[in-house]
Amino acid sequence: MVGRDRRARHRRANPHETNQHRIQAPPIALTIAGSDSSAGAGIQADLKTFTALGVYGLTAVTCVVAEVPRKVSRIEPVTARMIREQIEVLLENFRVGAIKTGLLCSAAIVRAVAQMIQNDKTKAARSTPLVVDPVMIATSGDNLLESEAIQAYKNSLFPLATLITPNLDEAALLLGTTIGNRTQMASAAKALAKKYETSILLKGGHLCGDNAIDLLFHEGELTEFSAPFVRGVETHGTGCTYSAAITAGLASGFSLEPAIKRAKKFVTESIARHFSWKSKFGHVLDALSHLR
Ligand code: PXL
Repeated sequence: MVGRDRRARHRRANPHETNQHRIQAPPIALTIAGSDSSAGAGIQADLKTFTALGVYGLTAVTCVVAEVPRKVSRIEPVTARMIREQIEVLLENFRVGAIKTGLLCSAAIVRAVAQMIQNDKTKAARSTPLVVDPVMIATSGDNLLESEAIQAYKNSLFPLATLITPNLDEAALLLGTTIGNRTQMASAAKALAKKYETSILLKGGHLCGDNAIDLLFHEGELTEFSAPFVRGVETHGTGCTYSAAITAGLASGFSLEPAIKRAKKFVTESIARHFSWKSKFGHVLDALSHLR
């Protein structure tokens, strides 16, 4: 059989292949976030999530975190100039369908990221969906964000967001209140949405007992997303995985509610399927499984 016939037969058996023997190009999402050395959170979690959901992931690294589950050892920021340049080359060269931000570390980095996203909006006259995960404190309790950065979020990045995804602690810090029940969750989601003129997904964690309930306030309406709370798993990176899965959905053309619904299912399954190892000190190391 001549080469051309063989290639044609091979293509018929592999309908996704083009003439160049390549898989059809998938949607693209960009994560602007920190590196977690233990790969449970941060850009590593984002990339695994994008891949699992059929999206090609791009990264702009904001800081490097030396850590293992339950212990952050050291954080070093990348320069604002280097962060701006990563974002610039990516947005100039790829058709990015959606962007998420994760750990931004400092006020200077929050402002640099906001500036690049604003520039892209103005220059390219487009509005790429932006999911802002306002990462402040690690699951281990370690502080990840310098305190001046919170004001920078409020002034420069929140106004550009399509969706902000705080957990209860982050929402309480942003509003200066406590949130202790579902009614207070609803008020907090509405208050944040009004304040920053955007949609809010407030993640309730274990507040509501057996179910992990999140509330979306979007275009004047409140929608609840619920899944069984998976107990006894000491994972970190659930917030990163959740916001990355929402971003993957938006990049793939889902609207907000279906993107959140699928993302909630994905993160719940990732927790349920977690891996466990023992460190040489006898500590249990749990990690999400992004494999499906
Ligand atoms: O889970 C929050 C988080 C986000 N991003 C990075 C992290 C962590 C937690 O440790 O390291 C890079």
